[in-house]
Amino acid sequence: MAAAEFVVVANRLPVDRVEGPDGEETWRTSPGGLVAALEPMMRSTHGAWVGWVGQPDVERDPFEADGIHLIPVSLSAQEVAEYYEGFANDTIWPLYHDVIAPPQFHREWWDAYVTVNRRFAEAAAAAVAEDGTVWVHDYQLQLVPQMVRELRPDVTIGYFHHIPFPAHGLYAQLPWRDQVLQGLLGADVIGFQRAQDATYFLTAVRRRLRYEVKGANIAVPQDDGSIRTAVARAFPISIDTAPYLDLAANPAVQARAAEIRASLGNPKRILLGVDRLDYTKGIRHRIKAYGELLAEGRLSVDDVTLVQVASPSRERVDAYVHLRDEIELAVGRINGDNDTMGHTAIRYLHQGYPREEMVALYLAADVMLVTALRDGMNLVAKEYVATRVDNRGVLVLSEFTGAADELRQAVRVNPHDIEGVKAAIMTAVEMTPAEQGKRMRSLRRRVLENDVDAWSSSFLSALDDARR
Ligand code: GDG
Repeated sequence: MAAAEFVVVANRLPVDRVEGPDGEETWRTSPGGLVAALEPMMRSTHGAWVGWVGQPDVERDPFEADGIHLIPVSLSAQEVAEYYEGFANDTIWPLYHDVIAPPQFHREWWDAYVTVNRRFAEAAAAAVAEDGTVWVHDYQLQLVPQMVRELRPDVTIGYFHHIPFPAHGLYAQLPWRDQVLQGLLGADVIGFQRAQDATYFLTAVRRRLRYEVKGANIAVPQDDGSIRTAVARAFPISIDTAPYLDLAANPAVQARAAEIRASLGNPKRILLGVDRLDYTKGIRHRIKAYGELLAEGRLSVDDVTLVQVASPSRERVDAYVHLRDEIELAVGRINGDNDTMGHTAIRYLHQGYPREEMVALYLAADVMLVTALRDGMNLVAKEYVATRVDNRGVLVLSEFTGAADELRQAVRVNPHDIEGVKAAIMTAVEMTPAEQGKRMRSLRRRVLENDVDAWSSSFLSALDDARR
């Protein structure tokens, strides 16, 4: 393989390793926000993708899959525990999501994070062509921009941060706060989901490193005494709308949506939640509000059912084990108190589904509940809107998601305010078709105009500006 003009670096490769019955190995394109976002562009630019295969101790040579050149990075079981489950998912994730769960600080996790970030950076530096471009993704790899720059000062480096960046008072807790800022500042363009995230980052840079900041531009002093400019601003991510529109128009998917409604006893209203089972998503708050509406008799299981898809996530991290117990206790109680032989309060599904089934669920749902306590963007909100080709349905959307900046016609909620969530659910359930149509048309315009292609184009054009 010749050196690649364009190299994506992300924690995971966009494929999953599948072992057949006779131990033979195949690779299946894996679902997920980032993959969906970058796949079309990777194909059109013949780029390379550096990432982990998702299983410990798997060492593989680079290979092609679906027209993308993949460069696997190997992680030992201990590195998975310390770099990935530890520092990324039990230190940075909770800290950057407003310490909804307490972040764990361990020096050996940090050491593993540095070691693994260096391995990714070396793989990217070896793959990229002279004067090429490296685009680093997300909180698992915050040190990679600076490490690539040290190895390859000729390349242009972008970094996109998919999760929130915290306010300085929280960020300052991180024992390695200055090193992480320096790592990110190795990039020419540092992209965030929301303007607020970029502002928090710029504040941290100014307060901790005392670098000069003017608007979105940061003056980064170099070893040789010169100054390099890095840009930090918002590039709100979106979805690849085409597959959602296609599936929404597909008669088989529409029939499946009707079948889902029928199998729930054709309730007057179906409410839907779709989340990775994560404490940032506000699943408990949503269930609590809904349970109280049933208990108060403002809703009845004869009329309304909540379908909650909670796809399994990070099941080896303690906080996620506890969260699952709490949610399942709450679901069991609410169903026990309210179910009848023919109707259930909550159809709880701790499973992952193919995209066709997700779209059928979106089509079946009258109300989509997105009540995240903190979320970088929340693509589920955009997927729901994209599939509503009939301009019906109501999106209830937490103001603590990135999506709330754009989707102004949603019913906005503060998920911490349980009475407010209850009121929002009632507003959604009772909304007239005319009002639904008015709001949904505006939401759809926004999502269809600002799709993932618009996102990647605007990031890449900022990188082009940086190159000049
Ligand atoms: C991070 C940030 C940011 C979920 N369950 C199934 C399934 N999904 C899909 C959804 C959606 C994706 O996974 C989840 O994306 P979100 O944006 O909602 O949330 P995170 O996973 O936390 O993503 C987030 C995102 O990165 C992108 O920058 O928006 O804020 O936290 O596409 O549909 N898909 C299928 N079956 C499932 O069971 N097929």
